[in-house]
Amino acid sequence: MAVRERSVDAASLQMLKVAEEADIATVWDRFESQQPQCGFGRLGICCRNCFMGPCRIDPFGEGAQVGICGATADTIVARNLLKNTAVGAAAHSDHGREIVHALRMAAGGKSDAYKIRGPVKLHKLAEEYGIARHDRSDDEIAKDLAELLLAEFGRQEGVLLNTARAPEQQQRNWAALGTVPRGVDREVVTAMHRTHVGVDNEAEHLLLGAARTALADGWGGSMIATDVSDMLFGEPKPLRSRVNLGVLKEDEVNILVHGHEPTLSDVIVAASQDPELLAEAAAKGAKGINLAGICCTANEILMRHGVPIAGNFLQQELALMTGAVEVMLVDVQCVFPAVTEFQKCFHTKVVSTSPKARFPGATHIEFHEEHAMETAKKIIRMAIENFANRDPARVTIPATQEKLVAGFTTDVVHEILGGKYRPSYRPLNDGIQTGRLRGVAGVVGCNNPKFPHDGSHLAMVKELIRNDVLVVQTGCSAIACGKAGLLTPEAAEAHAGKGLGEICRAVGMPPVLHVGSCVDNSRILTACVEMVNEGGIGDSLDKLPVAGAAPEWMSEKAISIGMYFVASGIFVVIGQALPVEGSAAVVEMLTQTFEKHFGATWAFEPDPVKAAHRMIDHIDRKRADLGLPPPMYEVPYAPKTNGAARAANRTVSTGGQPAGEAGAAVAASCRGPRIED
Ligand code: SF4
Ligand code: MSK
Repeated sequence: MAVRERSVDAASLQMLKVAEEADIATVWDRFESQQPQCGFGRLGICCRNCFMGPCRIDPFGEGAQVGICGATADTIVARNLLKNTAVGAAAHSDHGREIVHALRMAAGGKSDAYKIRGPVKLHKLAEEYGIARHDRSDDEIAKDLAELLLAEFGRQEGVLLNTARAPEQQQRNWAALGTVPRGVDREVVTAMHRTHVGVDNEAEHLLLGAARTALADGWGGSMIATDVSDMLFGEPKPLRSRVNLGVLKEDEVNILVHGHEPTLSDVIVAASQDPELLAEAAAKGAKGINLAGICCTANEILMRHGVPIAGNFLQQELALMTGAVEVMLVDVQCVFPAVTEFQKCFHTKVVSTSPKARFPGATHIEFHEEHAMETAKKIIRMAIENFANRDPARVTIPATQEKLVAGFTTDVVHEILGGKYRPSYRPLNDGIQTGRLRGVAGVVGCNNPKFPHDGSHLAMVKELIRNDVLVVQTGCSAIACGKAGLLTPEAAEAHAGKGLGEICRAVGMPPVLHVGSCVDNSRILTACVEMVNEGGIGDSLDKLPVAGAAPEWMSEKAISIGMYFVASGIFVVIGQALPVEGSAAVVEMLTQTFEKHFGATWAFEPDPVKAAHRMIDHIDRKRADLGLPPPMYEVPYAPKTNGAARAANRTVSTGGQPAGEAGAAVAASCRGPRIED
C-alpha cells in the first residue's frame, strides 16, 4: 500500500512521510511484511487447543475435514470464537476489577491520591444495590459498595446484579437460552474450560457460551468499570479539548499516557500541575509540562479533565517519531511492543507501569494505588530530566490539531436534551418518534492497517449523520472523528442531515457524541435502556431503531463488545468478518439464527458506506415495525465508497517543518526499528 493510502489523517500522513524518508518501520510496514496472512487463521479453522495438533481443516474440501480428535470446522471455529470472546471479556473485566480495588483503597483511606469525586453516582448506586446510606459517610458507603462489586467478579451462584438493568425481554431471552451471566470471573473461567480439548464440541452451544461470557463483560466488568470510574474520578461533563499530533508542544516537556486504566493517568494529571514540578521543568528550560494521551487512557482523562489527545491506536508510533516525547507511559491493552524500539532512534523513554504488563526495553516503574502520587511524580521527574536530551533537529510536530467536545454520558444526555431542571430522554424519543431523528448508531472500536487509518470511521459516520442518525462513539473511533472535526456542534452545519441538524442546533450539541473509552461502551447499553424506559420507541432493546458498528476493529475486546451488543438485541456491523468464515454453519448462526435467539445479528461489511446503509435500513425496518412514520427528511444514499472517502480526506499539512527535512535529520543518524526483508 502506497504511504499516501495508509491513512486519511493529515498529521499521520506527514509522520509517515518522515518514517519513509528516515527508513523507520511502522505497523504498516510490519503488516506488509506479514503478507500473505494465514488463510486458516483468518477463516478460524486452525486449532492449537491440544498437542496432538496443531490441526487445520482444508477449506477446499479436499484435505482433512476433521482434526486429530475428530473436531469439525464448525467446532473449531466456534471454539476459537469463544476463546477470543473470553480474552476480550477478561481484559475489560480485569480493568473493572482494578478500578473497584482503587475505590476500596480510597474508601479505606489507604491511598494518597484517590477520593470519591462522584458522590451523586455513589449514592445512586448505593440505592440501586440496597446499601444503607442513612447516617453514614461517603467512605463507609463506598467501602460496602466496593465489597459488593468485587463480589460480582467472583460470584459463584445466582445472577450478575446489573442484568436487572436490562429490559424484561432481554432478561427473558437470556434465561430461555441459558445465557444469563453469573459472576464475571466464573463466566471467563467456564468459557476457557469449555474450549479445552474434548469438552464443548457443539457449535451453537459454544456460540451461546460466547454470548454469556460477553454479557458478563458488557453488563458486568465493563459496566462496573464505567460506574466506579465515574464515582472515583468524577462524572464527565461536556468539555472542550483538542486532538491530533499537533497537541504536542515544542517548548514543553511532553508526556504521553497510553493504554486503558485511568488509575495512574488520573493522578498524573494532578501531578503535572504541581508547582514544584513545574518549577523543575522551568529550570530545565521547558515552558511547562504537557500531558496528552493515546488510545483509551487518553479518552478517560479527556472525558474528565479535558486533557488533549495526541492520537489513536495506529498513531502510537507516529507520536514517538515527532521526537518531542520525553516519556511514554504505558499500562495495559493496545500498546505495541514495538514502541520501545523507538528509544533507539529518539530520546523518548517508555515506562511500563502495570504489574501485569512488561515490555522488553522499557523502564518498569510499577504502579500501586497506595503510592499513586509518589509514582506519578517520579515518572514526571524522569520526563523533566529527559527534556535536555531532546534533539531539536529531530523534532517534527505536525501543526494539525482539531477542536472537539467530549464528556457525554447517559446522565449528561438526560440533561442536554431535557434541560437541567427537567432531565429526560423524552426529547430524544420524541425526535425519533416524529422522524426528525431517524435513529441512533454506536460507531466504536479500533484502527487496523487492513483499512486506511480512520477512513472507514469517517466515511461511515458522515453517511449516518447525513441521514439523520445520531452517532455515539467510544475508543479510537471517537478519536478518529474528533480529528476530522465531527465532535463539534459546528459539524452539524457541515455534515448532519436536516432533522439531526435541527436538534443539534436547538441544544448546541455535536451530531457525534463522544461517550468515552472501550469499557464505556456500557454507557451505550444504559443509554439504550433509558430510551426503552422513556417509552414510545419499543419496550425492549431489540425493538429500538438503533444499530452498532466497529468498521476498523482489530482486538479481542471488540469481539466481546460486539457479542454483548448482539446478545442484548442490537444489530452490529463490523468491517472485517469475524474469523468464522471457515464454517458456513457458524456464519449462519451469527448472522441469522441469533435473530431468533436475541432479536439481533452480526453482519460483516468492509465497505463503510455500504455498512452505514445496512445500519440505516435496519433502523428503518425497526421504525416500520413500531409503526413510526418514515424519516421526516429522507435523502438519497450517497454513492461514496471507502476509496472515495479516502480521496476526499487526503490533505496533508506539513505544519511548521517540511516533512522531508525532519526525515533527513532522523535518517542521518538513525536507521531505527527497521524490518529486515
Ligand atoms: Fe487438533 Fe482436536 Fe487437538 Fe484441536 S483439539 S489441536 S483439532 S486434536
Ligand atoms: S484503545 S481496543 S484500539 S478502540 Fe481502547 Fe482503541 Fe480498540 Fe484499543
